[in-house]
Amino acid sequence: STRASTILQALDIPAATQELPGVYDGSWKGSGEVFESVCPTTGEVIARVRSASPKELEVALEKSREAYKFIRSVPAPRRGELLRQIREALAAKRDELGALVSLEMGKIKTEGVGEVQEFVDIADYAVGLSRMMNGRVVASERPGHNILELPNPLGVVAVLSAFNFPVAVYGWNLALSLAAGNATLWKPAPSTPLCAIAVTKIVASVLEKNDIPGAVAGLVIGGTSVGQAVVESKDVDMVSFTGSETVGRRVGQVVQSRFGKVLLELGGNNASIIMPDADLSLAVPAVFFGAVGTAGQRCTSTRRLYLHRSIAPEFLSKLQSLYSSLQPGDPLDTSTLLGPLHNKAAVGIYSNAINRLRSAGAEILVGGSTYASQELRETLGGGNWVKPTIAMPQEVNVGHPIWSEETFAPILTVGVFDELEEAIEWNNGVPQGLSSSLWTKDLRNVGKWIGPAGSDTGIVNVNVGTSGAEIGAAFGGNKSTGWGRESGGDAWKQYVRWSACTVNFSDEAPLAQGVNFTP
Ligand code: UN1
Repeated sequence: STRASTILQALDIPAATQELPGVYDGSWKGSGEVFESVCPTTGEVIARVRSASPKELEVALEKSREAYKFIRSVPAPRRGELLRQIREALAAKRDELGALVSLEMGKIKTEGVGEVQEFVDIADYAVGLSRMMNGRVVASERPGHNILELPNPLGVVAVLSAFNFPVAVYGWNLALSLAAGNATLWKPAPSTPLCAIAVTKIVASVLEKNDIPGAVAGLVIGGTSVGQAVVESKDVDMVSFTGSETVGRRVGQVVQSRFGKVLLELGGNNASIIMPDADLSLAVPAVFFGAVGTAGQRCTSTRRLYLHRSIAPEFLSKLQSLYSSLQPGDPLDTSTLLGPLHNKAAVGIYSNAINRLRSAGAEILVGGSTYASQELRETLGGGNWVKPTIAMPQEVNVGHPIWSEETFAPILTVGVFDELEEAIEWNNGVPQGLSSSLWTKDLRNVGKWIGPAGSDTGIVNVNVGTSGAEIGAAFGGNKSTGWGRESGGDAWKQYVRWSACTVNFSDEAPLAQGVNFTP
């Protein structure tokens, strides 16, 4: 379609007629299995991409290793300068790349552009970081001795990313990994290959212009077999994986079994808690964005809503009226708030979750079905359209799958509480621990919420929704979310190997703890 080809052209990607190479290790290649990029809005095939053959993957891993040996000796502030140029190159294509995210992933344009902005932001952060990755000097108990802790480059970092953030999550990893002096090898979700190719082209153009080996930021598009080979490879020092709990458990075990480093960003099952004193004019739109934004396909999407009994009816009626204004539409159209789900399988997952809610006796307050009418098919084509849903089970039983499992779709499950402690218990009662949000004006509630007996998630917000974090704080979750931290905060410390160096500059060689070993 012209819709797709205009976007692709602007990013220097040939149109759908030919198969695109999906491997970059300094040069572009690809002779493995073909993956199709299918537009979630129309169902049309936008492109066909050739994945990495086993041999190509092996070569890419070797090139990554060589690239690491090069980049580790480039001074960190020089690596920061590369990141500054990558940031500029990305910003110059912000709108085009945002449109591609929208086209290929299905999220609305403002969110697609926002995701590119997230990469720009973390690149900025990493430019500064490149002059601030400080080690430290520790006091030695021995005279004439110094103890240093040095952050050294780690090696090859493989980034396995998910379809829902096809640009930003790679950006978080690349920015920190490159600042730290590593080579990064990216295996994106095979259903968003064009975003990965477009980003890699932009990054590669900067590296090549600076005479840096392209394999410093390599790409291998592929499915399960490529992912598995990367995870198993002893040539990969750290695996940063974003995706499902099921796959993440496997990745964690495999990497651990070969004593590699692993960073996991797995499922979320995020709750918002609304206290009686909450400012509903802020809380209602925030829950609306959290639950419906990205069509419910963020790890941080609001999936559970706990309302204080005294404000529950008012809150629900306000929320319902926002839901009723929703019209599904082309995510590239600036007036659209509701795009499609990413693929057909997600529609099945949505429907199963609705059926499960119904058979558990939940009341469906809004939505509860796919858009199937003939009329919608004609206007919106063969996309994956579902109605955002609000469901109210008969009771809150966080052990029940309707509460404890993550459904990657716009379904919000509501419960009513009387005491904050009860709501915190429900918040913490699920296996996942990514994000959570409390709405209140009472300082005492805030103290409870962010303290030792409060929320057990990695992201603990107050009067801010569960999704849409800035890059400055570390992003990640606890428990079955995998304990990984990416992006800001101290996340960079995972991308280095720490060397504890005791240096003796005296003329004696005393042993620690006063041990005497004189023959
Ligand atoms: C994800 O859903 O995998 O906090 C990442 C947010 C975004 C990132 C989400 N900044 O919602």
